[in-house]
Amino acid sequence: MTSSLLTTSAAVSAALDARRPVVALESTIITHGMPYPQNLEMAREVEAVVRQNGAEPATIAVMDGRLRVGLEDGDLEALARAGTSAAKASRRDLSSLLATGGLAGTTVATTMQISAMAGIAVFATGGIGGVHRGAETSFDISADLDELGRTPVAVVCAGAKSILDIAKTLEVLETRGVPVLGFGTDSFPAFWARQSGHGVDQRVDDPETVAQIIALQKALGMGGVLVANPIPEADALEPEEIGAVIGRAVEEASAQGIGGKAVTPFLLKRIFELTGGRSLRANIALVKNNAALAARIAVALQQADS
Ligand code: PSU
Ligand code: MN
Repeated sequence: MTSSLLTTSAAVSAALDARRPVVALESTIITHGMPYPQNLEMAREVEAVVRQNGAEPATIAVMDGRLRVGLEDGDLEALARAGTSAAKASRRDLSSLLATGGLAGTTVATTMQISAMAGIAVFATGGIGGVHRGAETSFDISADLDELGRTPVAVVCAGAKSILDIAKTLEVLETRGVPVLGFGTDSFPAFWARQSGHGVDQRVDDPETVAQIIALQKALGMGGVLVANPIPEADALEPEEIGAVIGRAVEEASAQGIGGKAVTPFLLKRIFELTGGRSLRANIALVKNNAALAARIAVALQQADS
């Protein structure tokens, strides 16, 4: 399927045409979330996990003046090698990037937007953007939250990193009318840790119920659903250790005057360095865990629909 702005790969087109389950994947995590070559390995492994769980992966990016849905391996490699020299495409960047033909990874917000255009209802990522600590003075609130409020795509994540103010992030999600589902948990997870100290709206224990909630959101004409899936126990980091590292990274960002869209990539890079790479291994494990769940949800959604 090729609309005037979308280029959908043959594999994803075939799956969508046959109404087989499809899972969208974001690409800012590839360009700005992890170093090369681990980013490329992660991107390939995550696609394989989606396939193993019965769905077709559709990694989304902006390339050559097109919104790309489903990437060939060569495209994935180009994006991974480009890393932070590629742009980070949030909602407001799309038109300029399409006009100039720039290469970009898509954030959660733009991946949702492009998924909806392509007819994909389920999307897997690591962590969402949210309300940054100190937002009461910086006004730094990710466009991901507005997009969740308006675009009917389910986002499977491992919660939000405590580089953010999680309490404020949950408040904004409530204001935007976004259901926050805890998959097998009553606690909203904090990315590297299974618990954040905050609850979820609704605990759900099976993919079929998540699929039912996604279908009802659509029937009600509402926006997205956030599915919070805790990191597997074996991969989680110690909350005290990661808490101290995050505190230090946030202080450094503020001392160095890092602002705007550079904040999240700066923090991720410093946390990676300060944990000696352990944060990266945990990050890769949780993204794979989310990809598996997203595929199971996409399968359940397709079964309920047929
Ligand atoms: N949080 C993470 N890892 C990431 C991101 C967020 O733990 O890679 C990326 C996602 O693509 C997310 C974006 O959509 O950063 C949010 O950026 P900002 O805060 O500038 O909106
Ligand atoms: Mn921001």
